[in-house]
Amino acid sequence: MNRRDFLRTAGGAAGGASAAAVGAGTVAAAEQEEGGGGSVQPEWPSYVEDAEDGSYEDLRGESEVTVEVGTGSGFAFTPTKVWVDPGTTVVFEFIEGGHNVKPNSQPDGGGLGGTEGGEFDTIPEGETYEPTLETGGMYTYYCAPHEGQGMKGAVAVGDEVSTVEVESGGGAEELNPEHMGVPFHPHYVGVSTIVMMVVSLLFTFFLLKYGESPNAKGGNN
Ligand SMILES: [Cu+2]
Repeated sequence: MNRRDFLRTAGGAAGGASAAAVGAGTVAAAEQEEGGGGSVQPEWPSYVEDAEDGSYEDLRGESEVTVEVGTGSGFAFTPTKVWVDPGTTVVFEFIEGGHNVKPNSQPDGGGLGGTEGGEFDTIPEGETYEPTLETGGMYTYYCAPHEGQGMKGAVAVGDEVSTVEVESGGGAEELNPEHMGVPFHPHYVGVSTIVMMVVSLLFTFFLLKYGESPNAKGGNN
């Protein structure tokens, strides 16, 4: 028996209402499959795999975006990974002092020069560093004093960057279409089963308590 047959059987057994609910769940799952089930994201370099915070935002369509410096544990850039259009000004806002921004990698002609001063010169709280990234491609950067603590980030510029399909809010496991419809039916079937059990128990209880004739009851006492 394939999954659809099982859904029909389970739905039929559990009653019309839940059959409709199971059906709706299956349709929703099917639509999600057709839509890709997730979103396309830039393929982030392994350099930022262990970056603190690790958040990502698609900020294409903005001419200016903000990345906060010194967030979370104090050693993070937020959002850690952003996708922007070419020509976007990235405003690094130092919400905490004692950090800097230095380029790790960028496309030829990329405009990420890094904060002024030497490698370990830091920027005071409240200041900003605002490079405009005209050249499309992948940029990665770090805070020199805290690179070892995972204080790094990445900016993908333009639509020419290589991308990957990402399942929203889930791991690669959920990309398997066999798994996508499944979370719906155990839920409805399970709830229906419990309802049916309670109804049967109540019915039995009332039958036992009130089902007997007054005469029989008197006779037993
Ligand atoms: Cu730092």
